[in-house]
Amino acid sequence: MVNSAAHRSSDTQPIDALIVGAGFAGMYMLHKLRGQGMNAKVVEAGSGVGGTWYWNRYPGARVDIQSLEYSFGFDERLESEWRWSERYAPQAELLRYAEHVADRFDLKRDIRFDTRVTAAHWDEAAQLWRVETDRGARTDCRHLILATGCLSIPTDVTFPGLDTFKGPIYRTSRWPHEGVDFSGQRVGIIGTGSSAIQSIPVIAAEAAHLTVFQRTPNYSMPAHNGPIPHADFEAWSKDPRAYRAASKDTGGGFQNEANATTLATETAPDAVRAELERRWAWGGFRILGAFADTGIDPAANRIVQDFIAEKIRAQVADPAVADLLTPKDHPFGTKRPCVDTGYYATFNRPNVELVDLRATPLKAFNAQGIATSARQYDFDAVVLATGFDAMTGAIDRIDLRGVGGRRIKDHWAEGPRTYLGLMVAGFPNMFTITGPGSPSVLTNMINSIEQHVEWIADCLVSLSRHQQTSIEASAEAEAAWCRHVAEAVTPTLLPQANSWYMGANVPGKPRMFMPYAGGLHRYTEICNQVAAKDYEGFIIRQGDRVLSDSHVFTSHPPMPDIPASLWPIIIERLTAAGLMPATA
Ligand code: N01
Repeated sequence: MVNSAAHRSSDTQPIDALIVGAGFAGMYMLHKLRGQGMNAKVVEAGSGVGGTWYWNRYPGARVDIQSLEYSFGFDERLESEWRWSERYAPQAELLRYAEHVADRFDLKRDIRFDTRVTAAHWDEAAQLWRVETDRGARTDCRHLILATGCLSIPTDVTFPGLDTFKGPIYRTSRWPHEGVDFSGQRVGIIGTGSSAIQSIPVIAAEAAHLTVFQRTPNYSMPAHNGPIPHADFEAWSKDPRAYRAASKDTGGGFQNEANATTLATETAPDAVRAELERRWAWGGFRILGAFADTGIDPAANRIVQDFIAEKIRAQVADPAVADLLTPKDHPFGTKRPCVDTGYYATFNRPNVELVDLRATPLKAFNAQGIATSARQYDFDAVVLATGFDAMTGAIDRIDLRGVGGRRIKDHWAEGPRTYLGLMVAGFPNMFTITGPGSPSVLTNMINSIEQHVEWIADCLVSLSRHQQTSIEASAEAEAAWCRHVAEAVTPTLLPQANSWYMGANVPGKPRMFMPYAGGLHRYTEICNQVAAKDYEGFIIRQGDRVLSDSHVFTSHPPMPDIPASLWPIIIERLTAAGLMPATA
């Protein structure tokens, strides 16, 4: 049983690495380790590869980073033989791409599908991870690599009377593979995050009537989806290597014309407007990078908020509905903005209704539908687009125990602590891909995945070359990294929103900004420096013998060039958070 996992031995020989998850991270990790001659296997809960794109099959699901950049760059032939059909590929095409990658590199023979890892205990004496699954399979491995995804576990949100509803209830993140036909139906949807904002226009076009239950509005920018513009494809295909290198050398891991010098507050209003209009017309996340101060200075942020509010008013015919759809409780960009196709205009349709759950709270489900404090809504089907237990959910649902049987849940009781978002003190030979404390969800995930996979693979080569048996983050380096993660985000407006980045969407979850906000480019530099300094901050052992036990983390990145007029705000926030000594 689970409690004895560390004390029994498996009937099979230990393998070099067990990878949990067969999304893009797990697939590339497997390919990479195989290439190094390691015996690696993957365990995947789903019946196929693709992770996010396997599970999230809701209508309208598509990527929000341009597909040219949201694809693997590690293999030139793979890169040259795949053609994306649109700027932002739909879920089905992304899943085909994942399947193609799996077939291209013959990955499936080492993936055990329909199997969930339930427990993994570190056996100190044997220097092995002893892993159990819900199928009763046991595997011993030297390295455990969690490629479990940042948004893979739906929140446990429930509503009184949910079970009494007589119609089907669909979760966007667990959509039926055969699809759903809403024709002629009265449909209700709860939530207005990215999943809802993508699915609402598609469901509205099919259903007889759609009722949208909104608690908090979000900012959404137009995708302007369509064929990949010729100029973009040319820029990319001229030299994909250089294009990808340039993408990885940015804060977000994709090309966004990020402006690090011009301040919205110090630019003439006409020029500000022209720049915002240009970026709005380009679409997607481009508006995020318009000015250097919008992520830091509330006055600058307000300029963009007002601009988007005006855009919402221009798209929604009823001013009261437009007002309801306009975010007021968080600065722009502090929750992940959405990228939509026709979202706001959908509220002009006669068959779509918006319900404000702040004004009329949801009381309960019943057999016919949903009752709010104001009235009853009858439905044939209901969709829950209620979000994820982000970043930690998939990890802390595994009974993970490190040195001395310490549980990850206890180690993370006050929020996830990692060193570089790659390893956890007291959990030797356990790596996380795009884990908390790494740039992950603030970036183009594929580029972040490639960086992590390659760093981990190099680390395992180094261990093996030197006959080292284990590597573990030191508690001191972990603490120093957590402090640096806080230093990176505190000067920004990001902590001001009740976002899933902060764990705020899950009752009882510790409030802590989980991803690293210092940018992928600087983060990569830090990881490379740490490796170059013989894995600074890590304890490396050969059996019982400690070979190297660096407890420090000194590889701080150069501070970004922040315009001087923003320094007073930054210093004030760092001082208030106790991250900078107060000056006399
Ligand atoms: O989830 P969310 P999501 N009663 O947490 C509401 C990525 N993604 O699945 O804000 C009523 O954003 C909740 O309301 P509130 C992307 O990173 C990417 O949409 O808590 N409502 C909110 O409106 C994204 O950020 C793409 O007041 C309740 C909604 O449910 C992340 O996944 C596409 C409620 C949840 O929104 C998560 O997006 C989709 C309750 N009890 C997702 N509980 C791409 O484009 C929750 N809500 C690639």
